[in-house]
Amino acid sequence: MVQSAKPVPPIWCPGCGDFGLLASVKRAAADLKIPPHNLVLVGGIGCSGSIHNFLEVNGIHALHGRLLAQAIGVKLANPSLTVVAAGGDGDGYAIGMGHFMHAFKKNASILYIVMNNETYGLTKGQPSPTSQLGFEGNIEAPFDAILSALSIPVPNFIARTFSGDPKTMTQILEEAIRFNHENRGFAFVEDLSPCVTYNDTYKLWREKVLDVSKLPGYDPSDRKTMFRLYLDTLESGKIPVGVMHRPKDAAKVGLEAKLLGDAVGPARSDISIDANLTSYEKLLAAAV
Ligand SMILES: Cc1ncc(C[n+]2csc(CCOP(=O)(O)OP(=O)(O)O)c2C)c(N)n1
Ligand code: SF4
Ligand SMILES: [Mg+2]
Repeated sequence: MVQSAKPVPPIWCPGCGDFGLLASVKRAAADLKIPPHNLVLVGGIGCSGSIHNFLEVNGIHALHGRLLAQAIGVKLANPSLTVVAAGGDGDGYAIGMGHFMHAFKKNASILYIVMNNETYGLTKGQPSPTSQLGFEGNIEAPFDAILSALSIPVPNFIARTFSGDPKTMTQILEEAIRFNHENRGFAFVEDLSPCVTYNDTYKLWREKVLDVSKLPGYDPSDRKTMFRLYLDTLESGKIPVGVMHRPKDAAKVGLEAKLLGDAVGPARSDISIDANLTSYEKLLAAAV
């Protein structure tokens, strides 16, 4: 359902990490001078997925785990729009897992933000695919979205941010959106966004996050290097944050550029009879 652009105050618990992300998205949109009517935010289902209600944008509240299909559809209908999909770890990595992996392969120039709090916040704190062993009786190993993203050899943009560091988060979001604006493909940003009510990880994450760009040998254009750096960082007991992949090649390889070239896309094409008379006549002639 497409809704009005009038924002309402956030309904999140005071201190929720999603506030940090919201502030950074606002800052990035303002810095990049994106007019509100050109920004489409597709929210998932969960506390995080209500973010589009709190911003002056064109918002869509998608089905649970299906926000990427809708966001890619919007981009293909009108490639001149800035399209951001944003939801939670449950939305993206549980019910939405199939769409998540294929979005990397499809490589449309949209930004996908996952607010990872390692729990299902909205439904009161059950384990999610990223929950640590032992959290609320969880007996499964946590899923690592960055490692999975790095495993798909597509020249896309991959990063992880932390809601406790809004300055770096804004810089990374701006880079991701510029990447999309250049039709270079999919941008994925996982934000570590603590759920202060059901899984307050603020203190732990503040101690553990490590900016990989500070490490010797850092080269985000090389997947092999980044895999090693990432795994070494995990092994040392830290949580890697920062830009994990940034291709050197600036080719316009986004799905919309491949499918539509310089065409404006179906939402902006002239569908009047006059403009399409010759095509209709050809179709009719072919039918008889
Ligand atoms: C099809 C369907 N299945 C299950 C649910 C129940 N449900 C609502 S939100 C949610 C998960 C929310 O977790 P997450 O995506 O991590 O978002 P958070 O609330 O933590 O931001 C679930 C399972 C639903 N709304 N629809
Ligand atoms: S329940 Fe957790 S994720 Fe949801 S608004 Fe509250 S702090 Fe944020
Ligand atoms: Mg969650």
